[in-house]
Amino acid sequence: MNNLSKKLVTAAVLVSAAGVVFVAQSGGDDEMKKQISQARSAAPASISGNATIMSAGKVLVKGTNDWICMPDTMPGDGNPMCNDPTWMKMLTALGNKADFKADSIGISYMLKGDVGAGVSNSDPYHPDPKNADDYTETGPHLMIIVPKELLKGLTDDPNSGGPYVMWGETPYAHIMVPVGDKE
Ligand SMILES: [Cu+2]
Repeated sequence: MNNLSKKLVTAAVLVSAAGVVFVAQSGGDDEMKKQISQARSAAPASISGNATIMSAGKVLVKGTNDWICMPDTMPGDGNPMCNDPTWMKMLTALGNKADFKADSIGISYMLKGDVGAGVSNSDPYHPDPKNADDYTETGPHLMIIVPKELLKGLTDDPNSGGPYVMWGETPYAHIMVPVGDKE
């Protein structure tokens, strides 16, 4: 198993344990506050202000809505995201290399983008994504999961200047929707 898949598996295992893992917080309060505000910066406050905040599989704040915000997409990459339940299911499947089929629309906010820590646009398990032929970074964006048949006709070219399909040949296909310019 390569490094990335190991990280994904770790993340997913931690995510599936989310219901039971709570942090007994002692010390490191400043670091925790930083992580919480970084996680919340991924989405509008109307969502992230009431979301559950998780970092490295631990619940830092128990939320009151269905959303889960995290300070990182991959451990330590600094790319915050806020995910709805369908997205969390997809990420768990991704981490376990398990099958996934969308039975409802899934939405993830990444309003800080993933500049500096992109991925291969075709292969979520690329061993060295930064050197992939189709390495891509995107500024502020939404990520939308739809049933795969609805992706037909949408480009998978990240440089098309508009929405594009990421990981289209995998069960983890989703639409990347730029909503702002790269900083
Ligand atoms: Cu993203």
